[in-house]
Amino acid sequence: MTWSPSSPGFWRSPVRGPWFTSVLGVVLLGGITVLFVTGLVSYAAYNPNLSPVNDKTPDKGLLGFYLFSWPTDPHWLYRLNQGVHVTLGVTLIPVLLAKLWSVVPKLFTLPPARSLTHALERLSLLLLVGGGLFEFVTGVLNVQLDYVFPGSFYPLHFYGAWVFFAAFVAHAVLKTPAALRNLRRLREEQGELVSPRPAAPTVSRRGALWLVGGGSLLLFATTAGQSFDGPLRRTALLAPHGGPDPADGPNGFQINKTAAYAGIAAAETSEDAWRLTVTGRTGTVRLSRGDLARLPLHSSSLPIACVEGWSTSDQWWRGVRLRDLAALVGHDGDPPDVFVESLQRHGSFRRAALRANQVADPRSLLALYVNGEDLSPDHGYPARIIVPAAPGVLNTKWVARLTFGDL
Ligand SMILES: Nc1nc2c(c(=O)[nH]1)N[C@H]1C(S)=C(S)[C@@H](COP(=O)(O)O)O[C@H]1N2
Ligand SMILES: [Mo]
Repeated sequence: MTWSPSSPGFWRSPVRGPWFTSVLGVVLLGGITVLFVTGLVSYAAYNPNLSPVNDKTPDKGLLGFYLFSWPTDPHWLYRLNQGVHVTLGVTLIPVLLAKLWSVVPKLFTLPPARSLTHALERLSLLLLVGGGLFEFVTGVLNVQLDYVFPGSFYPLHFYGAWVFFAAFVAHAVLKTPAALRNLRRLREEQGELVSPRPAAPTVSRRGALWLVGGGSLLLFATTAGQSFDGPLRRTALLAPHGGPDPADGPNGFQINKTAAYAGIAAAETSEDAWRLTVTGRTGTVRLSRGDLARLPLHSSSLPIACVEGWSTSDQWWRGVRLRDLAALVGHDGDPPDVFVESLQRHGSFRRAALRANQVADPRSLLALYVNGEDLSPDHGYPARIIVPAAPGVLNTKWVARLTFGDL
């Protein structure tokens, strides 16, 4: 007798069955919901509705309905959100793969559609499986390959998330009641997923589940450390910004793009060459680094927290308050938004807009020093932005120009 993938007898693993599929499904129900919410929150943190330079998905239309002004408290907000998003995403990979494996016989059932309803259901499953794989693959590639991607990561991951989540909600509504029933009914295993001629078991259903859980745990243990410093960071073997700290000394914390990568030459950042141009209501002032250092200096302890999930602990920054710079050009008391431009000539992270609430926060600085020393060239010398609770991308390095005014 010949068996084709469309006949139930082709699939012989005795592990397949409604209980196994339901356990994984319930884990994904919770996990993917958290991924979706933290993903939307992360996008809001860019303040995309403030300025087109912040907006990575300018054609989002109604999908931006939920955007809100990103707060500056608590100062670790983005660090937590993005650490959860990326670490949870990586951790769920084995669960997703096991879930897909557990239902793969259904992919081959014939006829492809028994009715219109059945056809629609299978089409939604295509969006579910395709969308799920797409989101996990784009996310992992962005974290691991540092934006090497066919097309910009942000719109792909953003629109993909909405397509995937819509299919996911439909699926969850249809399947959760049955999944919960399956979890309660432990012994009688029946239904289309159960193989009619099971092979001899090499592992029990529970054993298989432990295997998936172990895989998840291993990924978790080798990823989560990228959100911490010290010995924990060393455990983040899978994370590009994990492993040992990049260097010793006050500037020895993680670097996203180096000065060399950004094309910043030492000649343009020297005391003689570099000037900060600040523009506002009353005109423009130009300040050397020496001028800035003679203004009132303030300290704040703030982390760098990247969209890729890695973050530093709080670093001790010292510099001029953004609201003091606003006051210098005629915005006393109630500072407006600011448009920040870097010396950097190419690349999408050389400009950013900050909202008035971020400018007004006394912890928001144009930093000149970190941990008691001059900023290193790679961390943004002569001056960089640091704002509480903001994603790393808004902490522009090698700042050349600040333009205050409502955007
Ligand atoms: N000019 C400029 N500023 C920049 C970037 C950049 O590419 N160019 N990258 C941003 C991103 S994405 C992050 S996460 C932080 C990283 O800061 P660090 O390299 O000092 O850790 O810098 C931000 N500032
Ligand atoms: Mo970043």
